[in-house]
Amino acid sequence: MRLLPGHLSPAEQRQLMADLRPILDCAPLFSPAMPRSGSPYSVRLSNCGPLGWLSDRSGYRYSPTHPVTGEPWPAIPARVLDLWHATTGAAYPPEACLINYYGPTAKLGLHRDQDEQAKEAPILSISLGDTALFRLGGPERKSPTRSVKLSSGDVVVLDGPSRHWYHGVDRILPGTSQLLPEGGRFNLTLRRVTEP
Ligand code: MD3
Ligand code: FE
Repeated sequence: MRLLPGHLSPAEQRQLMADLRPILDCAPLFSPAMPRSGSPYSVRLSNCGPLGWLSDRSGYRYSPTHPVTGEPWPAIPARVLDLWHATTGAAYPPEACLINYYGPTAKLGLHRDQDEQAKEAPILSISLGDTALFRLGGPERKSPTRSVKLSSGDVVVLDGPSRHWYHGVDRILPGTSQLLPEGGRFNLTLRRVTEP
């Protein structure tokens, strides 16, 4: 993976949060249910863009509408689209911008991103707020893993083989950033879903 530490200045991070607030007013964070069991994830989420990723009892999927409001997802902010083109070099736009929110005790188990038809398109991640202890594995669940800190303003480009590697979030380090008055961490994950 290509980690760009401190890629966004504090002013750029505040601008992105200002873009995100009205999106979250239209498309509020919700607690997704895990497939089969229906137990809630500790991470809350929302989306912007033509397609949004979600999980419920019937499985993982991309949907053009919010599961609670039934409304289409808001558009991806221009600043976020600019960042996608500048950092990935892709000529096509992303279709999904997943907005993950981690409270002080939220975590995300080791998994791969494999719900996209566009298997070779890059993925872009933007971290805002408290630092995350991120875990990066390899191509198989049993591959060795390493721990990486993702701080506010860090940007990660997943392209090439790393696009398909196992990864997760072990925990959040509360109080490590002043960006969010409510504390916690937002992560934006931009993905191409359909073949460009
Ligand atoms: C490494 N989110 O939503 S973003 C996810 O911090 C997800 O919210 C994490 O994993 C978060 O699916 C990690 C960084 C990231 C995203 C995709 C990857 C790292 C990745 C795909 C392959 C390898
Ligand atoms: Fe992921």
